[in-house]
Amino acid sequence: MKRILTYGTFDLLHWGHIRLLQRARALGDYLVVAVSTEEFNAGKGKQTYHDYETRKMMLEAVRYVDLVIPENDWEQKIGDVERYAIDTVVMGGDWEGDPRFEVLRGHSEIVYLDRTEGVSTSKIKEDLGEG
Ligand code: C2G
Repeated sequence: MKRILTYGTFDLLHWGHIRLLQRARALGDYLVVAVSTEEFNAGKGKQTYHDYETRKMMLEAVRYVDLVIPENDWEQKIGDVERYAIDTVVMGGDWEGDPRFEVLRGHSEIVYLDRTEGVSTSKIKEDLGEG
């Protein structure tokens, strides 16, 4: 039973997110998604359209997702890997080499998947004129 973990904001859930979740889940048998809380986002100066509960509920409805947990801070990742017996952490390529994920080497495998071009939450907002 290979257990996978990924992190994200997943605001205005779109097909780029779904492709990431689909490919992450295909690397194992169980996918845990840690979704950022309002407090964590505020600390990054990030404002989401959907609140945590809504983003969590939408992710729980995705067939590739087995468990959704809160992402409260940058420091929880090693604890998450241990607590959920994670074999592989998966992130999109925009995170490749980021020390906040590279710190996991020695605790879990890390896989960076190609980011899906042509879609993003900010592009959706721009296209809808919300800037
Ligand atoms: N993603 C992707 N293709 C896109 C958009 C996003 O593959 N077109 C991936 C990202 O690389 C990430 C995941 O989908 O792995 C979630 O993306 P975001 O919701 O933008 O999350 P992010 O703000 O990158 O995560 O600890 C990480 C934080 O939670 C921030």
